[in-house]
Amino acid sequence: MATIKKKRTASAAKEYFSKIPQISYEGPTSKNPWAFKWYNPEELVEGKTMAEHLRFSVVYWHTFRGTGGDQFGMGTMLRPWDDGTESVENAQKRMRIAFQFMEKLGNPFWAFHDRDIAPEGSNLRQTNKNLDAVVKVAKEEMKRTGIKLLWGTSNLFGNPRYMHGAATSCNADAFAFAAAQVKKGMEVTHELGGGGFTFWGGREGYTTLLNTDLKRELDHLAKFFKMAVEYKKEIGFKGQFYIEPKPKEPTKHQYDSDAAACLNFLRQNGLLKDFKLNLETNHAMLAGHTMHHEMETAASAGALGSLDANTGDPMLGWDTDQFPTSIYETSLIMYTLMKYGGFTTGGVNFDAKVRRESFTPEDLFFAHIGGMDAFARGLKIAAAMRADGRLVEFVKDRYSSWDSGIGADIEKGKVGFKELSEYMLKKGNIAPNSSGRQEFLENMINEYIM
Ligand code: XLS
Ligand code: NI
Ligand code: NI
Repeated sequence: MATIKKKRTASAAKEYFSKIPQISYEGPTSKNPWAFKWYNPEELVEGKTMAEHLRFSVVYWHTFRGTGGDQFGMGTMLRPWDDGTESVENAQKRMRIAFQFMEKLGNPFWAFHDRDIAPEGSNLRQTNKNLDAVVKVAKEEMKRTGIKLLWGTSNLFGNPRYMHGAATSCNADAFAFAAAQVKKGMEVTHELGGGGFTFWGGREGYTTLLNTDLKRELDHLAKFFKMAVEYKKEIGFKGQFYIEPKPKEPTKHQYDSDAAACLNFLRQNGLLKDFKLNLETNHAMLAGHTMHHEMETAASAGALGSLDANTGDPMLGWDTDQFPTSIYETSLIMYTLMKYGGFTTGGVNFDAKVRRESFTPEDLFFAHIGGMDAFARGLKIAAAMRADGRLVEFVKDRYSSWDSGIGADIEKGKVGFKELSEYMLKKGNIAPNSSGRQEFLENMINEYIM
């Protein structure tokens, strides 16, 4: 069951959201901004609860560490529970507040980077100690609330030591440090019962090819992943490994640029069985793809793992990481997800941040409520599309020439160029084509989106 367990004990920290009600389902006619209009965790859709289908997850980095700062201005969001220092005590307190927030919201999962939750120390030993001190609190809070870890990850891009990359750095020590960091990151993820571990290679790429040995860097990246797989086995961590594609930003080119590039890399290095993909809507847009495309590409290789739910702004060319609100987009995402059997270890992970101008804690609630409702509505629309079946039927019919005759012979490998030439010489020309009916199908989708 992915649903959140009943609150067992009160939070050990002062309650910061006492004026905010428990967010619950009130239905589509409600005008209450503190309620779900569509997300009804216990409601059954195709025999599974909405909570089980959607597996919502809150990210620590944007939601509890986002400051609203951008390239042109400092942060706008000093949270009332933060004292503005990078102390371990402040990090421990923040962790408790984060769980108060998630309890109110009712999401069953969360996700974090090692460096979001605990500050770096003056050396690796101290850093690991800091991490342990905060993980201890996270463990208590997870036990108290029943909220589970969707995945953990290591931040291999923020510290200046990774300026040239981590696993793909020209500096072998940076590789070694990254390995030590991921080792520890995997250990704490394992300790917290994490369902997965994600690799997003923010600096695994280049800003100019003039100084880059591309082949050597890619070989190093493969080595790094192989070591991770080996260590995973060694410690008995059963979670799923994910690679998260993104084409650029902060680098000019990121090696894991899109689903196809990741799949090629994994296949070439014999790693496809060990990894799935964690796809993000805004990254798909930056790669010049739709999320729909990325999901189909990953799923057809059996590598659809988890989703970082957000959206970009079509007017802006960077990763704005906005909360998803488009029902059209969430409907196609949920349709594709269900077409391929839904999540196993993955979930809908809100890798999204409130705008710089939305600087109050209340905005964090509105953002997540909206995102969860957009996905719940997408889920219902997807289920309606599936129940109706016209879309599946149309696609099946479109390919029916492959079900028998020459099509079936080609698929079965019974014929080659010689036989096909004989077949066509005899037939003279092809059977008439039929319409692709794009407009008709688009109209049909709009019948469900009401
Ligand atoms: C950045 C990525 C990052 C990953 C986790 O663009 O989305 O947040 O999800 O490292
Ligand atoms: Ni992401
Ligand atoms: Ni992103």
